[in-house]
Amino acid sequence: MINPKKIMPIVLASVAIAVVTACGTKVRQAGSNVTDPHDSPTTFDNPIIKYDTQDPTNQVGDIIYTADPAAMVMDDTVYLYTTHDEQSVGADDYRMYDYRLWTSTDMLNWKNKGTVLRYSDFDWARGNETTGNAYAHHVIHRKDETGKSLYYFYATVEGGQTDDEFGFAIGVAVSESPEGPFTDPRGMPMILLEDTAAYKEHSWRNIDPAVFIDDDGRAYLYWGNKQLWWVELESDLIHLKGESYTVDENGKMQNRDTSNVKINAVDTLPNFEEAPYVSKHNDVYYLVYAAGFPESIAYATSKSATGPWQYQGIIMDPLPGTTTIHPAMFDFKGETYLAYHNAGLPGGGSYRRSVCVDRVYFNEDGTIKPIVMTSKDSSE
Ligand code: FUB
Repeated sequence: MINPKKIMPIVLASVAIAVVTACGTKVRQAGSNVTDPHDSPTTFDNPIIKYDTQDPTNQVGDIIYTADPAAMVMDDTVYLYTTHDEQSVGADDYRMYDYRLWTSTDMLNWKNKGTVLRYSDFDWARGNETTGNAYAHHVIHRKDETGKSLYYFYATVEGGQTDDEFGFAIGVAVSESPEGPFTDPRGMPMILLEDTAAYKEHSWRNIDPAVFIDDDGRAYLYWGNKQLWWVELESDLIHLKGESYTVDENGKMQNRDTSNVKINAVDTLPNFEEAPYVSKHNDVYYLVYAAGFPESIAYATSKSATGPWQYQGIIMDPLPGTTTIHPAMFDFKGETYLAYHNAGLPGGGSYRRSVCVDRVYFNEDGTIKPIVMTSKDSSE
């Protein structure tokens, strides 16, 4: 099957530069370090990741292309995990081998923590010299029953399928530090082609994992391309609820049986393309996702992490030069932010993307105001 990402035309949308306050009025902004009365930045020097140097936002060095942001907030620090585009100009597919980590305590200054995971950290992954196929991911934190912090890295990579079929799978790797090293406790993917074969046929349908842990401790994995699925996780966060298996002498899983696993398909999200991301704000569950192609950012709301999801509309239009956009919405220091990617660096494009961030402002009824990319030059 032909990957539509290779053949769809790139429709460019014009991007107005403006900043909208919580009350909906425009305010004058002089630069990326402008703050609001709560001392949180309102405009950003997008894209926020530019250089593969210790201080990626300010030092001149080698340009790095990053995509697919996933945010984890721990105390006063945002851990922003990204994929890494290494394709050359003019080529027409992804070239992605590793996952990068960037941290910040103010959303403006970012530290480069380097590579924290590679596709080859999964024994079953089947990268080659063309691409490692290290697609989008999500990282979460949870303390185990002894109070020890553990970090769970859910990643999309190709390989690990029954009968060696070509296809993307979702794996998980665990670490005692947000900076890794992460190791695969399963020795096999969490989500395989066979798990969703009843719904779709394309080999990249099982991509873009996002995990949400609800207030009651129950955890859910969301993922998909052209179709959103979700499944509840066991409390260990590395097995699907109801999944049974045996282990070999190294503790790796064998004989996986999913006959008691309930994989749920969601059909109420118009133009669902990929990149679901669930978060909760003021008792409302928000699901942002990439819609259509080229992608916009759309969202839905619910009273529960398991839906039903009510579609609420588009909050960001397609961005110039890139077919994908990949949202992540998260709270930090009392404000809500949206991370996504554009093609804003010199030489940028659909396979040479760059991570951006902007503030999210809510209406009184909990709906989200349209979000427009800000930049260093944002002004009235
Ligand atoms: O980065 C590779 C793929 O492109 C991601 O998995 C999708 O979300 C899209 O951004």
